[in-house]
Amino acid sequence: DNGHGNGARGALIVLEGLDRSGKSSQCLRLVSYLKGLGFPVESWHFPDRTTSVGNMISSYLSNESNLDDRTIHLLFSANRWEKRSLMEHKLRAGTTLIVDRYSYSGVAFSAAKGLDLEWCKAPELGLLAPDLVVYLDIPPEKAAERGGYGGERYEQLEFQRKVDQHYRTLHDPTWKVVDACLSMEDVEEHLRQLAKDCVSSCQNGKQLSQ
Ligand code: T5A
Ligand code: NA
Repeated sequence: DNGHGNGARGALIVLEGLDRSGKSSQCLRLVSYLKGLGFPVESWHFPDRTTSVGNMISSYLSNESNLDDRTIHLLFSANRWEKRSLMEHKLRAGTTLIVDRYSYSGVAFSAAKGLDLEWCKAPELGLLAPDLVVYLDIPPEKAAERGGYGGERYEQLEFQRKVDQHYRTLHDPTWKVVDACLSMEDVEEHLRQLAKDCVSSCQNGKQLSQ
């Protein structure tokens, strides 16, 4: 039972896309929309920079430290693993989680450096499977024009082009693709519909899986 008396679980909804595709903006909008409808919902973000693993990731991304490609890959994955049980607890208690980046980011960004795809996927096995993955689709050139990239490690057009290629490889038919070049409001409208359907199907008994 989830404490709301109806046993309904929350939905695990993941937003993916290149840097500057609009994930963070849309996560916030989606959370307030679902809250307004009365659903218990939280906004999550990976990397979660607040943990000690997250601190190491953050200092790597801001170029304050250097790490071997495989080491940083495993840290990103560990950062999801350290949140797995809390995530499961929240979902089973009925809270929907809107998650800004997840395993697909982990795989796409590391594979873009040339690491073997299957090796990159392996540490993600056993994490909770999303109920919905929305890909905010934007050409790397368009993303680069948005507000300008900051100083973080991966915020370079050439690298984002490679990440884009790898996202295309990972893409499966269950992903919902939204054109991230549309206005903020139009992207939001698409997301609202997708999320509402997903939350309903989870409430109606869709099982949580790995
Ligand atoms: N990473 C992450 C890995 O390598 N492995 C992993 O396992 C994980 C989890 C940090 C980096 O780590 C990598 C990926 C990243 O390179 P992050 O902290 O999530 O990841 O940082 P970013 O994704 O780069 O976050 P950004 O803030 O750059 O991008 P968002 O969240 O996609 O975009 P957002 O919403 O902040 O918007 C960016 C700008 O565009 C405007 C916004 O106002 C803002 O200025 N904008 C729009 N403009 C016009 N039309 C629209 N529809 C717009 N939507 C947003
Ligand atoms: Na972001």
